[in-house]
Amino acid sequence: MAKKRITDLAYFGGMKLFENPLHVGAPNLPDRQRLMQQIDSLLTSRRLTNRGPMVRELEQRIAEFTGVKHCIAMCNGTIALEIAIRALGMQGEVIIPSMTFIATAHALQWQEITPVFADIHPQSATLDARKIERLITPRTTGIIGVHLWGRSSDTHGLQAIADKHGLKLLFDAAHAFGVSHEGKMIGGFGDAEVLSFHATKFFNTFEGGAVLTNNDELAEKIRLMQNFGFSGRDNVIYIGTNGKMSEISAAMGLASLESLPRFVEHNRNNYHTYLDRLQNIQGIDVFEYNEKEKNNYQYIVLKIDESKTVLNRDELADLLSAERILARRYFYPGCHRMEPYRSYFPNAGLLLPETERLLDCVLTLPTGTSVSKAEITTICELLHFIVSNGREIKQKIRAWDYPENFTAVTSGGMLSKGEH
Ligand code: T4K
Repeated sequence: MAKKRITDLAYFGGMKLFENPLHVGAPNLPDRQRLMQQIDSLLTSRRLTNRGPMVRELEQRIAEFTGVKHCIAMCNGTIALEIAIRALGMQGEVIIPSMTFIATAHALQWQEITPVFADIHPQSATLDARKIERLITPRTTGIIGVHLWGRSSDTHGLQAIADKHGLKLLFDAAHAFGVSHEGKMIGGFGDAEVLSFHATKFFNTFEGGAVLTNNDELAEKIRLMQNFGFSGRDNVIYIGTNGKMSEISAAMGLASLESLPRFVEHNRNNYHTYLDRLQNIQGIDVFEYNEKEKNNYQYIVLKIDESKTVLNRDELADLLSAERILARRYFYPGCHRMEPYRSYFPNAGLLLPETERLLDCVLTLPTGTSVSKAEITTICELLHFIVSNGREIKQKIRAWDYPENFTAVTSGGMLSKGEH
């Protein structure tokens, strides 16, 4: 039901706009029958893991799809990152953005490699190549660029710096499966690229990931590391771990690959609906995709200019959340403001002005195949309503948040807004 008065907002006790929550990251599901067939066949074969036929087929299909020589499927993106980092011989310090999911930093620190946070370019939200050289020390061995929200990093700029200083270059491409950059599919840049196939990603295998590389020697090393260092039966020739993808994950992957065009089409339509319906809202900008490239359109990211919306990003998120629109602040507060990095580098933020600015004003909205055009239209109408009444809502939030407005007080403390 459309909101007519600000007291209709669920935040102030009105009816919630949606019966069921709308999530950022609700999985894109393949054709159910196709998936069931694949699962049936793997159960019949009793081949459940250890690089079975489905994992091998998935690797081959992804290699073909991305035009990269080697695809090594993994149990998740984080382990894929850890293995790629180790196989590349990264040590000491590695330069990464702070504007990323914590896994990028943790994959280094887990191996006692220090992540050094570099600032991003405000337009692309990816590493700003101009800000990197000043961070290089004798201990620096590599750079990890992140193709944030499905937008490519400055691959050329980063490669030039890596070449000049003899550094390894890895890309965290967790968000960028099915994406191209200058006409070339993501997967083939740098020394290697790492994908995540987590349930919340554009393409998922429940949990999963992969390393892509054109380097034969590196691929061989990664394969060994992923399977305890086994080279054939009873022969361990290298230190390794267990990074293998299971057959049921590969089954999900194979079924999902068949549905990929449908995922893109749905996401693309959702993106255009958002773009159309939000274009006239002062202070809300949608991060646009470069439509000359292939995109997966999996991330609808808004930039909120509080000086125009009056309400800040967090207030908007709370107002949406009350209506069951669970927008996310990906990736607030930034790796440098999370432990252990916050304690290790308390002043890291001084070198990250663009990162900090962006972290405080971005908001990611629900999309994916579970979200319909009608639902997006409703979300956009709500945002229109909220922003056009920004000043009044702000005042009411302030009044609402002061204790004297809470009439019901329990022994454990005040009742939350939703309970009024
Ligand atoms: N690098 C980058 C840049 C990444 O973004 C990630 C992962 C990685 C590396 C590491 O890759 P993996 O090791 O994960 O393969 C999630 C995920 O756990 C994480 O995989 C992902 N990035 C990150 C962006 O998001 P949360 O805690 O924000 O997600 P969560 O569980 O709150 O899920 C979001 C919403 O999606 C839920 O509120 C409900 C919905 N949902 C979620 C799941 C898991 C479903 O409807 N069904 C589901 O099965 O971390």
